[in-house]
Amino acid sequence: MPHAKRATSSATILSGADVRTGLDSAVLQQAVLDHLYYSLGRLPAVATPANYYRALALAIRDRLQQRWIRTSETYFERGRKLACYLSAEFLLGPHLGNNLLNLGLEQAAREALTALGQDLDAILDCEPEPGLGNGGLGRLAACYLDSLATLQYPAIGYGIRYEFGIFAQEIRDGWQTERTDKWLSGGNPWEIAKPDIAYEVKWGGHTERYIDDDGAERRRWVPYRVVRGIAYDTPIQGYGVDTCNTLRLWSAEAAESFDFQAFNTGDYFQAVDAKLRSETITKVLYPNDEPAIGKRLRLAQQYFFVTCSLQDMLRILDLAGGAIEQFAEHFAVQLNDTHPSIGVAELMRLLIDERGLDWDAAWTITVATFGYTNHTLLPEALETWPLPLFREVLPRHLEIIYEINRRFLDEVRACFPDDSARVARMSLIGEAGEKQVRMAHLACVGSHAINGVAALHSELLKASVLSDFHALWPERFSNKTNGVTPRRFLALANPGLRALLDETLGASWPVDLGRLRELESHIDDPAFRERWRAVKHANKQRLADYVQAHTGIVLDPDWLFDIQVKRIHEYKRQHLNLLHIVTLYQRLKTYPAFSFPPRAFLFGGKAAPGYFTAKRIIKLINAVAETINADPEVNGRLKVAFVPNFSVKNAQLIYPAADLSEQISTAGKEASGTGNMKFMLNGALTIGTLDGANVEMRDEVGAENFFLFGRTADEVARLQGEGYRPADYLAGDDELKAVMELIGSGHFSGGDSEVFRPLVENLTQSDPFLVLADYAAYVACQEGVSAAWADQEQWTRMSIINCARGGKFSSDRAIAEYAREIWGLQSVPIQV
Ligand code: F58
Repeated sequence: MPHAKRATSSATILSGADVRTGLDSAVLQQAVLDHLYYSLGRLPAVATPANYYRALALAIRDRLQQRWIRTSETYFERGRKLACYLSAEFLLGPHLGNNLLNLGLEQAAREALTALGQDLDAILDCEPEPGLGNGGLGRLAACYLDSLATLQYPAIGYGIRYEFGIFAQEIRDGWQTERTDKWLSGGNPWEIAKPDIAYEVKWGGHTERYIDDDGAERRRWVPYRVVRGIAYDTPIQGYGVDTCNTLRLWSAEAAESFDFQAFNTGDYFQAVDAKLRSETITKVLYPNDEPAIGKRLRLAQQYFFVTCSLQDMLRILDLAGGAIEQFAEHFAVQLNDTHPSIGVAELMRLLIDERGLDWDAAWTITVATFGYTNHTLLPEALETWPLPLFREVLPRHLEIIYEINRRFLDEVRACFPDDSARVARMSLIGEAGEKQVRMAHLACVGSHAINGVAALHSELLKASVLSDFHALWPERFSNKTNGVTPRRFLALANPGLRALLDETLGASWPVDLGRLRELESHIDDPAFRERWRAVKHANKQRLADYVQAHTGIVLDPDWLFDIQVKRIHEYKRQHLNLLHIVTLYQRLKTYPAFSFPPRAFLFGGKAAPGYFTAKRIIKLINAVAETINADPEVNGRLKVAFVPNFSVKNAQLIYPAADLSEQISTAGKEASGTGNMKFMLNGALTIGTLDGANVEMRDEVGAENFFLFGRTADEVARLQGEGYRPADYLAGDDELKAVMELIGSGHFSGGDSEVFRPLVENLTQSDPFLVLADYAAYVACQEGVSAAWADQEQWTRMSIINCARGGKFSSDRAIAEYAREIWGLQSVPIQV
């Protein structure tokens, strides 16, 4: 990303290794002391671990700075196309460990801190996690930034600097409670505020006609209010390269700190109030993993970050002396779901109203610029805005959307004459009930490329929610199966496995994940398998320590660790997992001689604060855990734990410790999943349905190394089409019936038969996600898991194969596909 031309380049400003650039441990030690003294005002004698964290973070940021500035400078000089990843969420996880890894500075930092009497692991633990995302979508954006930098692609991430990220989850009496996430309270050493990079954002008001200097009729927007968006930049260092890209997050400020008129007339509070209202825009992340329909502030957030980002691109283009007509040759803008899709109308507004282009030229540029990634098949999750609300906030954009729609529907009518039902289905404006603006339709119409996030998902998109768009523009559609960064989720999260991989494969596997395949030549070596098991065992002990510290529950690392961590949602079916646990419990209670290998079941994940059923599922997990863990008749073979506050930080302890990964969503509902990939790369076996990326994971590992169960997406659709009746499954299965009765009886809730009644009724009366229909197959498949676990040598072989064949699921592969097939992006090597 370019910046203003200057007489001196970064190369002439910096020379040799000094306290801000040197990479050996002695210089690093001095740098930490320097920051303690000069940046924090502390002497080592009184410095806390949190002070040391901050001092080390600042020292590491200094070491990124040179690469960061050189990267911007190079992009500017070379003038290559820049990928702009627009996402309302970036779930980054802690920076320090990752930056040390990517810079190759872990050992030096450890030595420097040891010399200062500090322990690096304790210091790393002090970092508050920037939780600027809800789940998979936000984490995917963060993995993609890591791969873009590592593959040396010119790229920038654009998003929102939420003052409060995803809430912190606490469990009280088994229920989820939410606490605000004050991640910025101790300051953020990674970001640099750029108050000079700021844009005006207009709101509300009305539009009017006027005649410009050339006598042409034009429209302009007369806003009711204006706020400012300020840039905060975070460095995104690639692994083993000098590329350091930028994540630019926008923070809202009042355009004027005080409304001087109000101030002068003495209404001080009104003046301050306007400031507070402006800053509300970037206060808090919406904690829903499906859109909450029609929230004005959410529309405000979306427009806010999108207009700042597009205005920033125009500034960069101007700085580089590029012609506005060439915009799409300079920027490829990817819409991470529909949240930034207002960008289609906003770019049109900027090009037409502010840069004077005519409609056709502006439209050609817009469509060539945008690509749209869809992340959901649930029709109810496709974002729409009530028309009156939309008009009130963005009156000019509504006019533009009407004009886009008029031209678009003409095209539809030309391709499909006499098909008014199709025209109504495809319109950007939904007319059923209250009129709505359909953001997914806007994204499709305004993008030259549309993709799903796993092969099955992309096929289902074409066949269901976006079928009309596929019929019109089949060439726009493609699949880009998700991927995850092997740096954070393998090398950083699993140091034991990393050491074994380094020794077995050499050091290049983190950037060439296909090389994991070579592990297969070691599966018949008993000594290698023994080492593989030892790594897993140590990871399980590490997690057991964490679980004990946070829940008091003691787990035995010799047991099978069966783990489900992800957002709590009915379609992900944590309750199906629970029905299996209660089945085992019931068998043990009824037949004490019933034998199976002991298992620890772990859950983790947040429920949207307003999602009644998901919160009750958490309560049921904790209630079952409490009963089972306290019962000496069963707790020698069964334990259950809910790990509070699932986050990127504790995920790094959880994935490496799993033997079995639960990926049990109703087929056709999970777009891809990415946790499934993280487990697989860490050597867990998967029990799962044919859903999302599970399908491709199973293709890679082979059917014999994957525990498959359940109805397929087609079968699910057929069953639901025929009129699914869960009562039929209940009537035909005495064990299931007894399980449901036990839950309903109050057995797990101290005799209270009310608390789980809504869950039992949901499952027995409607069961929208076919939990009961898949129950028998799931329990049978779990018996297969237990049988396989009994043969530890064979299990280890399967574990190695799962890791070895996980290479496809690197985010490097995914990003290379986006770069080549959607963005037309060239990599630009950076040299410091
Ligand atoms: C997830 N979506 C998909 N949405 O559910 C998952 O299958 C996929 O692997 C992942 O995206 C990445 O492609 C998801 O996480 C959200 O969290 C949104 C947050 C904002 C409101 C709408 C949902």
